[in-house]
Amino acid sequence: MGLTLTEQIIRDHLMSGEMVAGAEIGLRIDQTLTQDSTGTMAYLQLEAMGIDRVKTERSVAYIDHNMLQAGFENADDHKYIQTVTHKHGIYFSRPGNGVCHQVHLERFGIPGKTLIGSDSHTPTAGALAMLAMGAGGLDVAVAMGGGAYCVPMPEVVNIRLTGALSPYVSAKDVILEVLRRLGVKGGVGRVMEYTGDGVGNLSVSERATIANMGAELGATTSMFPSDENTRTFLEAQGRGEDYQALAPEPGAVYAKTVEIDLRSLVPLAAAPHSPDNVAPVSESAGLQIDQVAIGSCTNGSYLDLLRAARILKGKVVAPNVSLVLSPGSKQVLTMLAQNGALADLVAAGARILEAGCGPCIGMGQAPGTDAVSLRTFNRNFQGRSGTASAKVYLVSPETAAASAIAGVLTDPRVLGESLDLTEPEVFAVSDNMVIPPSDRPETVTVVRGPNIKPFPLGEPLEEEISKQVLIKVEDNITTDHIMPSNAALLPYRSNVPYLAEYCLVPCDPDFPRRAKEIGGGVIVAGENYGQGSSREHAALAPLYLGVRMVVAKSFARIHRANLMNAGILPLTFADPADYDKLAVSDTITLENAPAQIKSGGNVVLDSPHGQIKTKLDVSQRDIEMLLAGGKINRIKTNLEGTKHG
Ligand code: MIC
Ligand code: SF4
Repeated sequence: MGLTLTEQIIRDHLMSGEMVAGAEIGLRIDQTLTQDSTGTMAYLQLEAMGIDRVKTERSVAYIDHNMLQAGFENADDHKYIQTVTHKHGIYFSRPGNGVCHQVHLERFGIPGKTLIGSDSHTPTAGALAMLAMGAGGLDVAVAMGGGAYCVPMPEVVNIRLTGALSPYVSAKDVILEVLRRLGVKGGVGRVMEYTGDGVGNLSVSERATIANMGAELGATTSMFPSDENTRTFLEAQGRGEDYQALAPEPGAVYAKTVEIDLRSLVPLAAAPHSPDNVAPVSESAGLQIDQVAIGSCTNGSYLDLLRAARILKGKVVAPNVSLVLSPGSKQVLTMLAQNGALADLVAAGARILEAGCGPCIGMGQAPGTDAVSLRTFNRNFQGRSGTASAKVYLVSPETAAASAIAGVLTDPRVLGESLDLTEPEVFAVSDNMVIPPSDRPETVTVVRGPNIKPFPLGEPLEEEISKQVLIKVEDNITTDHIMPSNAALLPYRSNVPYLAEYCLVPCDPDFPRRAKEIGGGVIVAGENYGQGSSREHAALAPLYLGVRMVVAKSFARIHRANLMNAGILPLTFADPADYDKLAVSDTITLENAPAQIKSGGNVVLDSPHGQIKTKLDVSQRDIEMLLAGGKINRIKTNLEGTKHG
């Protein structure tokens, strides 16, 4: 019996716990990343915990999300992050350098290392055989201080790929196929480990597309081996010395195996409004489209954009379509400019944005009313594009480019001959937009703009919680519902009181007013509550509004951790049928709260419909955190200290 690659990396980083699926493990973290929309909060928390100098091997702060500077707020936050990171030992990737996941893959990822990032797509680095996980900003701050990152030990699922992709079928279609089969909850509590001879036919950039969108399965992360393709990629990035071969041991045992023959795949699209709503492009071919957006951390690599450029070369974008491009990194944009592909794209009518997240998070380029938008991104949740009535389809760059020319959803295989493009032998390497940390931190002054407001802290758990149900929501509520993000709201990520005015508004516009009026309460939810982003604002805004518990059929991993970090109880119905009993305005009472939480496991609530049994699956560490009213309180009261996080 051998170990999977995931288990080998976990074993080498284990600080606490046992490698038994579902049990809590604490991992030593080698690298961290933050981006600007979660980073301000992470660094405010780092400062609040009194961490002077990071203890990780490499920590990088990226500016990639809040790039529209419609007012002073984003620029102020950038300056804060730049100065605070300079002081505390963190590398700073300047705005314009690219999306965190793309740049991290290019410049910093190292096979066999652990990485956590305050962004749910951090698993992109699994393409380089890193154990890379998304986390709330506070957990990233603790890891920067040398503390363990605690997660439930995942099960490891083998996704065995065989054969090679057909022309115009791409890595995006592989992960859309996995989503079609397993759904948006299919990866919860799991790591998806890719094996089989088909892996050798995928470049690191293609693996990155697949690992990136493993986040949409709810997976803890995704993992690829480190092989000759990894070596080629790292050498082409001038980082051959970071290479080491890594693979599952012979006889590695997986919890489950999913077989995918790459030859059998066809171009796929995820239809509105869920990434697992997947069907062949050919089934909806001819659908009239209004916008095409190519880029993001999923498909913003050099090869992705080069493929789009080759398809668009000598053509023009259809009159009914607006084509917009957001390159993944400065390296990608530089190379497209150097080899003329950028000129082809511009000539075809593409609207070129700077390297960054851009339209993926609704930072501009919102589609028109009822518009159909084809995007090479990873999420098509309703309203995320900035337009509630827009219909977003997730597709590959090849499908996007072919459709942009035709003006209708088009299966790219009609284009005929294969593009036959491979990764370059040498990438345009330059780290001139990465500022190393100061070696004289005492001379650095941290600059704080007026947009930075104190963040809310939880209260120690009281004896009794008796609160009304404020809202009852259905399955698969995303963090984009709980704490919407768009060009108007993203500038306020360091201002929780302001953001709270928009909390859960897509589900109920009256939620913030009601919560404030009756002094907080309880959220009742269906399955997979909090799927999507890692933004801890989806816990901090409810905390600010007085939410003390969320009772759900099930939770997404990162959001559940963020709720507990904020001191909000994430309770799961013991009998999912009890969900149907509860209604808005019911009063829910949790008696002997500390005793019930301490006894772990079962928590009984009183309701007008009788007792409701719930489960609270927590470790000793979680119990202490919930009693203290959240992670920062716990650290402050020195129950444990930052060392063990
Ligand atoms: C996203 O894709 O939803 C984001 C924006 O990158 C988020 C982070 C955030 O909300 O700031 C994520 O994926 O974690
Ligand atoms: Fe940025 Fe979109 Fe990737 Fe999130 S999913 S990191 S918003 S490009």
